[in-house]
Amino acid sequence: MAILNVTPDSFADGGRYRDAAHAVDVALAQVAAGADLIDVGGESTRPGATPVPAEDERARVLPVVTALARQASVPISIDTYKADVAAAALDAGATIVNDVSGLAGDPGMAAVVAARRAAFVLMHNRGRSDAMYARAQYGEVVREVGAELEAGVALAEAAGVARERIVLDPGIGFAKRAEDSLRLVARLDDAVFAALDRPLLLGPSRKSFLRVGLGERDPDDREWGTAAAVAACILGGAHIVRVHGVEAMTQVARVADAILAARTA
Ligand code: PMM
Repeated sequence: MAILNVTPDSFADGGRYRDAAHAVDVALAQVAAGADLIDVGGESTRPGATPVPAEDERARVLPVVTALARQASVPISIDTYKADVAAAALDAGATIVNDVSGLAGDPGMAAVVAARRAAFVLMHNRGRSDAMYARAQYGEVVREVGAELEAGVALAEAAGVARERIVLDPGIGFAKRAEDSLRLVARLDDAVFAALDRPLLLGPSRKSFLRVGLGERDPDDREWGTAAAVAACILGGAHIVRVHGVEAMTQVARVADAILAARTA
């Protein structure tokens, strides 16, 4: 899954695109480089980022989603926790909603996903932006994240979202200390995740938990660390990895897939 953040302030790639046409060109290049999905986001989820009104978010993402739905050969995902933005993006041709609030951001979200029969990425989180770090307290992070994801699935199903349309994401860096993110990546093969019986999506790309191995450096300068995390995620059983550097991470993913296949060959 290629990240296409059309935001002025996203932590790793914010403000990179001049306009919608430029963002579309970048997305098409990501597909050519190996992306199987494009995730379009119009609001940064970076800690301390200013919330964006739904109207502005729609104005940022809709031209890009509309053009990509026509031109790209892969499914388009909309990264939003707002039901209005999700509905507009699905109407414009997106087929996946990626909700980093795990259905806690907008009471109308599950109904929008259900009514339009969209696929749904339900990410684990515990509150927005700054508040989420105060809630990054875990006894056993794998068990707690698994239980909270299952509770999210129950909410989604109660609103009519079919379980088979749901992809689960442990939410690397969201309401997690670095040690929690590392533990989740390290224990993806735990029975807790197998019991959820849904595909797993992981988003380790350029995130600050990589500082544990890399020390202080710019997000753009965390690509080799990202490669290690992407390989670990795939070997641990992740089905989808959400990344910035598509060309390099496609190589990483293909080799990790081949190693995984060789386990049972
Ligand atoms: N991370 C970010 C944004 N959206 N969505 C999912 N499903 N999982 C993630 O880990 C995730 C996400 C933040 O990273 P960015 O600002 O580079 O997009």
